[in-house]
Amino acid sequence: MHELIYFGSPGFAETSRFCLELSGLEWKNTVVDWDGYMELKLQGELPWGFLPIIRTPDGVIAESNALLRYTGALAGLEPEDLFIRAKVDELVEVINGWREAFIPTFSIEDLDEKMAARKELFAEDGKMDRAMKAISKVFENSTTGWLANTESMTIADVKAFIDTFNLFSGEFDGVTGEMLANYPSLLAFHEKMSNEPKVKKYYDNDDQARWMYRPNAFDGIGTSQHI
Ligand SMILES: N[C@@H](CCC(=O)N[C@@H](CS)C(=O)NCC(=O)O)C(=O)O
Repeated sequence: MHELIYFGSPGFAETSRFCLELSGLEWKNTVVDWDGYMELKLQGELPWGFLPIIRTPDGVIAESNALLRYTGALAGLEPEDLFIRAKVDELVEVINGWREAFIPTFSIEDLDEKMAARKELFAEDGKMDRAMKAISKVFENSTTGWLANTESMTIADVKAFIDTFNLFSGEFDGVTGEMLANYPSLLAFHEKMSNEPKVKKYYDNDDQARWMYRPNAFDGIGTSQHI
């Protein structure tokens, strides 16, 4: 059996939790707190010192994007065609690259300063605004509604859905769901993905940390103004 180990938040592990669930395989979701993390680290269980990891029947895998590719393959979300798979990977990497713009704001101690820095990233022509618009364009150019223009969902869609809407979950001071009003194509993608039967079923619960993955989560947002 596969065992995914991470903190309770969606964070770096949600894409893999999602794929494991969609795979239909039996898997164990092990949630740890900071002490649990430190214990694993001191025991030398974390290949690079970080969570998440997955324990597989063949050994441990670390690094969230390696986990995404592995679990995505288990779920049948990795294209067979090498070129298409590479294009899917290209999109995964582009979305992952958004972290480089956003993560430095975590170290800003003053809350007002932190919120201002994030608002600036999402203001017109800010780094995150440009990123959201660039990926929106890719969706708009897709004839299938899937990010890599594939016939069905791939790990690029998983990455886009999980990482993008996590940003707007309210967990990150200064970034609000209302900001999505500037990105109607992302809202359209949210509607498509959250209503996929397996996705809908997975998130059909009371988990407050995952409200942003449910259908209608961002209802009422849709005017195109910057706030
Ligand atoms: N590159 C790693 C980064 C993972 C990462 O930063 N994990 C954080 C939790 S969100 C962690 O383990 N933090 C513990 C620490 O900083 O000591 C990945 O993509 O999996």
